[in-house]
Amino acid sequence: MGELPLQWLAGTSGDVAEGFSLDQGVETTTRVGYCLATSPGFSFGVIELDEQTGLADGTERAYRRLFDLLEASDTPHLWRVWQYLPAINADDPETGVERYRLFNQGRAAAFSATGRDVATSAPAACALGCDEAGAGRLIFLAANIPATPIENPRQVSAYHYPPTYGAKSPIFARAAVARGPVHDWLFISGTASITGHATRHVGDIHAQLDETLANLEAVQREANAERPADTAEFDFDANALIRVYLRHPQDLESARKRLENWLNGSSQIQFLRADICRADLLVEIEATLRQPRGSGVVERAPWIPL
Ligand code: 3EB
Repeated sequence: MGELPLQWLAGTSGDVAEGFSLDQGVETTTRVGYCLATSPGFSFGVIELDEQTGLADGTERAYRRLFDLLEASDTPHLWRVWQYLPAINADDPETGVERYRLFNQGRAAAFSATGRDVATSAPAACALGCDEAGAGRLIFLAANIPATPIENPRQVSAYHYPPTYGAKSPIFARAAVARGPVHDWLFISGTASITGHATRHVGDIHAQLDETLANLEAVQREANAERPADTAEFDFDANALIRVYLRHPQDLESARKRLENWLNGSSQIQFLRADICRADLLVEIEATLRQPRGSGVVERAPWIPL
């Protein structure tokens, strides 16, 4: 159910979907506007954005529905959300406001209406443009235990961005560390060429790639600093899925060369075509890292056991 509405460009994995597996039984519910898979302690699903009453309102309703579903499934803790929005950089004809900014208004309204504390409960996230033919969607993973949000010392927390980027700030953490039954997980949010709150290297894909990788490494350092001494560190070169979203397909070779140079292990990498939520960003990279706990873990294709 977690298919991404995006064009695959290249990479070691052509499986453009999000998914996880669990040993216990999974129950799936499909309704108009959403589907949900639950297993004791975990929820995974997709919620469509209904824009009939406007994007800000539709986003608020989608997030409220998400929080309602999570409460009803006894998995109130949102770990990770993948957000795909048609025409993300276009101005809304009704309000003249950029669609990503309207999305941020709706998300902020839902967090505040449900009393969720941003600093402690913001999930790891990404926000990308998608095919204009379909509806926007939220894909989510949640659990009955909280994840630990991680911030990036090179960047202002997104929920503290100044209003120059929109009336309401984006609500997400730079990463989240979470404990599954089989793995420890580090979900690194969509990461871009931003330091402080400003976009760096406008128009320069090479420099944006370098800045983005520096941000990814900074987030990894923060996450590993909190790792207990006797556990393996999160490592981009082992057991990671790295997803590179490119605004322009012609930047694929530059991105591929830079990433191949940066990685030297067995991780999966995917290059997808997508608009990035700030119009001046050419690339966004997200990464999901994991470390098995204990021994004797057998991985079953195609999904990774949580
Ligand atoms: C940024 O750092 C780049 O709105 O949920 C990255 C990840 C970005 C998530 C979101 C936005 C979001 O601000 C954009």
